[in-house]
Amino acid sequence: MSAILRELLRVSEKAAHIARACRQHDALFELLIEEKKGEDKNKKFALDFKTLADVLVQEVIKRHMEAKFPGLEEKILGEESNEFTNALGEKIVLRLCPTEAETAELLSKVLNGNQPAAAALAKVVHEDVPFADQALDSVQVAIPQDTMGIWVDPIDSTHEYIQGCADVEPSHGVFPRGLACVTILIGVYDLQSGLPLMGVINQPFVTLDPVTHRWEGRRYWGLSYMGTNVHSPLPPAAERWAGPEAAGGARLSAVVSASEREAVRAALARACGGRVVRAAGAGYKGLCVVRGLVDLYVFSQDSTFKWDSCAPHAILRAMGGGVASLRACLAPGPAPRERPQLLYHRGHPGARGVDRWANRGGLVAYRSRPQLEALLSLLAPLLPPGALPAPEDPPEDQPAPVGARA
Ligand code: 2IP
Ligand code: CA
Repeated sequence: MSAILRELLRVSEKAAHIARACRQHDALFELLIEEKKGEDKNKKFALDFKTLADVLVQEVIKRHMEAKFPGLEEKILGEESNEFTNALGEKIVLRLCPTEAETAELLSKVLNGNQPAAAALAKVVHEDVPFADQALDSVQVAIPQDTMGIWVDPIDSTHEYIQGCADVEPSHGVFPRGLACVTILIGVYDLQSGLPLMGVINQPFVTLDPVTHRWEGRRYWGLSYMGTNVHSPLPPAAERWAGPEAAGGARLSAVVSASEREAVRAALARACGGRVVRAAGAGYKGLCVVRGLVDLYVFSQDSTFKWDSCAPHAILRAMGGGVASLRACLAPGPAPRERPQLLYHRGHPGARGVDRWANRGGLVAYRSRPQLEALLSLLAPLLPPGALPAPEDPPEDQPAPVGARA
């Protein structure tokens, strides 16, 4: 099997453990609550707790992978930068230290002397987390390390993570919001072609044990490399959607962002016979397609980023689907042999910060090509003029920085 995929899964489990611990340990939960209320107290820290959790998870992933595969750390890119300045004007580089005590000391500087929280956090990040995945043992693929780049979203749907709702009812198996929408996303892509190769989606909050009040999560993975396409076994999808079939016999369903333009949502609802649900989290919406809860995830704006889409994209490719640019798919003309996939190796020229890595042109994530084609032919005539996402521009020929906010 791909040793790198196994370690990515293992470290995603550790990341999920950290995400859960921050909600379950008193000293850490306090910080989350302050964040939720937006209390002034938070301003005394070098960064908000949400960003601290994000950066810590990102650092844990980088450190773990570097220890197992020397040289890989510099290929791992994420949304966050690990440099901060605290209230005393000290510049702090947040790194995972060799010992728990050293990490606690460093964290205490970031948390302006909050020792209990710093100690609790250091303990969690240095803890060993058990991991086993039998389905992986049958995968016999080795991808050369020097051909890959990695995008990490340490905690996707941070808003839902902070809000922490656990009592949300799903609609057709899809959670519109709440902790179920939180995911850890690790996507590996080919540095040359920009296409995704491997993906891990870890969903830390799936079931809450009524006795221990502890959360259990679930992991999903996929690999698509030189003709080998494998993915993790999927839990059975919830009830299938009823209602009329679309042209060609398809009974399409889709998930959209709560911030999707109304004109696009309405056109999509007509194309899908009303089978359209809203959900939070770009990674979670990708996961809904992976799981077959819906057939498509459509987004007409440019506010998802490479780290949001790379992991679900890799899994969908392993399943025979993909994630394509919505604008390019809706351009007039005959359907090309392959729909233009999102690529991960180049940023937008002239754009700054996170905008360099935006998925301009929107996206459409799909499980199968026939379903995508059925949607496109139905949707194109229903979209009002001006509803399409902004044009893409030619990609830049520069490697990504570590910490895209930098
Ligand atoms: C966000 C998060 C949001 C999503 C947005 C992402 O990432 O997934 O939920 O918006 O695109 O960039 P929406 O839920 O409207 O799809 P993060 O939480 O990591 O900032
Ligand atoms: Ca994200």
